[in-house]
Amino acid sequence: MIVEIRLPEISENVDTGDVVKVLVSAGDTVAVDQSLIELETEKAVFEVPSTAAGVVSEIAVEAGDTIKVGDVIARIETAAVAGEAKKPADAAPEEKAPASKSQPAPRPSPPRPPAPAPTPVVEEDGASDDEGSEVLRDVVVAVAEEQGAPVPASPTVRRLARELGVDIRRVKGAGPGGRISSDDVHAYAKSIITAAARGGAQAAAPGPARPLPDFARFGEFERTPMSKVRSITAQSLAGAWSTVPHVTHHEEADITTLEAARKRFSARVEEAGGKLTMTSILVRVCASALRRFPDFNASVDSARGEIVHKKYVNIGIAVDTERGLLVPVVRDADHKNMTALSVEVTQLADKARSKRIMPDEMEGGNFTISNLGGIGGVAFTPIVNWPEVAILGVSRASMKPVHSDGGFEPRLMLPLSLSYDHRLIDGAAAARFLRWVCEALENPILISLEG
Ligand code: CAO
Repeated sequence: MIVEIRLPEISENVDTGDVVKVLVSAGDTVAVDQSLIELETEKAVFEVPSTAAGVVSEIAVEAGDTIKVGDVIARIETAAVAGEAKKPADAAPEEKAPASKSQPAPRPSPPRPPAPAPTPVVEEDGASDDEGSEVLRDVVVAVAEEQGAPVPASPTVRRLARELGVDIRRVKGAGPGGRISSDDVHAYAKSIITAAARGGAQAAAPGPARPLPDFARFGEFERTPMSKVRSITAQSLAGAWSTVPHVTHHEEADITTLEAARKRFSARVEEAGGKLTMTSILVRVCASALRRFPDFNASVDSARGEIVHKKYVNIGIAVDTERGLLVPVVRDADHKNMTALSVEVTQLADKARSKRIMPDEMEGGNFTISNLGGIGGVAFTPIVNWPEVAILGVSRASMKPVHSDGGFEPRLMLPLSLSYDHRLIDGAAAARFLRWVCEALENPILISLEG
């Protein structure tokens, strides 16, 4: 049977892309998820995988072509490897209209946030209604750039930005696909000027560059340029550090029973394509905790004097990559079971490390988990991923003697460190939140009872 592989849905407001490279040839045998082409859109460069296994009978595109969602990329003869072909959920080629041998095969993509991010509205006083997304946008833009994505703006608009001294990568375009217009550049320039006048732009602006001493006086050294991701991360963290009054609360959870269960069920989750780890378990537990303690699933809008409580639960996972720290987001984590979460966390971490992560997969987080336990450590003080208000740091679990019933028992204890924004969250609330997380790890039934 011939299966047509079509360009799946890419991301919000992006429905075309340019073929950069064709990665297979007619006659090649391909597996499910094997990359067929490299595609460049306004937001990123990424590889489009095959949704069927078989022999490529025809390549329908070539480098330089502009293609749109639904266009046929290749035709694959699946008979040669019958039984291996994985049908996309909504594509049952032989059962659908005969004129089209197959339906578009959407790339499985994480569910979108309930509503698209609003276009920034610059008010008279220069406050933007989504100031909170600025820092995140910087990281997203940096990653997109490193993955080769151009900034969507015409030469005239770029020139205007240069003349105004505006870094065009920081401007959010209101046009289709995030296209940046002259108005967007003017609005951004105005917001920076007025925010700076109010002294409120610290979070988005880079810190003052203090001159370094002359290191040559002390010995040899060499200079290397900071990567885009590193320099934007540095700015974001410095912005969060200077905006958010941080406190870190430490706790320990007894995970002796949970660890035994994790080992017992890990093969089952592996069969589904994921790894049942402390990170994915914590995503599920924290999703319930965020529903139970809504102030932790919120942002502070200090310009308006408001608290933004989100009705959805999206959780970011800090992933250590060659390019630096990336934070892909698991959407609607409260609606997913542990197997689905394990598969998603595994896939997102793999994508982040192999440069296949899409910009919109790193947006929209409400809370972050940073697990350093695979490496080591007894505690640390993670920095809140602004505009979120809390982040959970996880250190290495270890066996400890725990006093119980008049004696000491060896128990596996997991150190947890919750940093939070003290403008919104009081110490007692943080202690209750983290205690609930510990109790849910110790007695997972709590998730069903109260989560
Ligand atoms: N305590 C003890 N062991 C732990 C652990 C913990 N808290 N967390 C993970 N481990 C173990 C795992 O069980 C696994 O062991 P096995 O291979 O024997 O099963 C091993 O460590 C490696 O785990 P992993 O990395 O495969 O999976 P993970 O879910 O633990 O981590 C991820 C996934 C993406 C969070 C991790 O790979 C990563 O990138 N961590 C770094 C995050 C980071 O840099 N944070 C700092 C940001 S600054 O705030």
